[in-house]
Amino acid sequence: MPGIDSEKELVAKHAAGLARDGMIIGLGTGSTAAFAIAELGRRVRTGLRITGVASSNASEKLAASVGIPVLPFDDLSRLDLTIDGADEIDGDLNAVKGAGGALMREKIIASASDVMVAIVDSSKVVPRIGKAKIPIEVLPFALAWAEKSAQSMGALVSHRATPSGEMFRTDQNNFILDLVFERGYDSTRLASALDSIPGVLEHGLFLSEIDVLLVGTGEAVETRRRSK
Ligand code: A5P
Repeated sequence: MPGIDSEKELVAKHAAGLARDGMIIGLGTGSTAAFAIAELGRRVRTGLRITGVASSNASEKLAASVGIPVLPFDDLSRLDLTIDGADEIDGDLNAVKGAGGALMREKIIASASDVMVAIVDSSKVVPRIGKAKIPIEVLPFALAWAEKSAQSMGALVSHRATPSGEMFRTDQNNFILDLVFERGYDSTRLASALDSIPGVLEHGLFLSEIDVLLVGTGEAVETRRRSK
């Protein structure tokens, strides 16, 4: 959709403008984050000095291709800023993420960042999260157990697959189950219930990580900040 794509590009460029010399910046995953990585690369090529930390192999490859130096996260304990997309987000900055399969590393770098900025087009903003499928990253050993556990919480569960029909594997070689709660859910309770299933390594509910939301709406960028 041309309108949506131009909103993604607009908001991504706006977010890239937050980068300052010396910053360590978390690079998100997905089409909106890709616009931000491209713009950060353009700025690096004209003198901006930043280091990127990638939330996925795809983002790492993209960052390298546009000239952003990338460090592995292993040796780092904090980041200055993370810029990442979302699949669904509400006015309280509660979000569902992980449609691109990178939720685990996305949540780690978001949590480690002084400031986490979510960038979305206007179609992603909802009055209250609840419609988007919630992905969970599951250790292959625990697949059937995690599926049964999620079903017992009322979820309709589907196995994430590749376009060719194979089981999707994350960059950590785990599986993804996508959960739908037809009767809705209490996000805080659900997050804590999912956190408590052994073998579920991460879930796509981001309830506290996002500090700032930037929304591309037509030709403008709206800013919302988490209320303290
Ligand atoms: C990646 O795992 C997700 O969390 C993305 O941030 C999300 O899917 C947004 O993707 P788009 O920017 O392509 O809509």
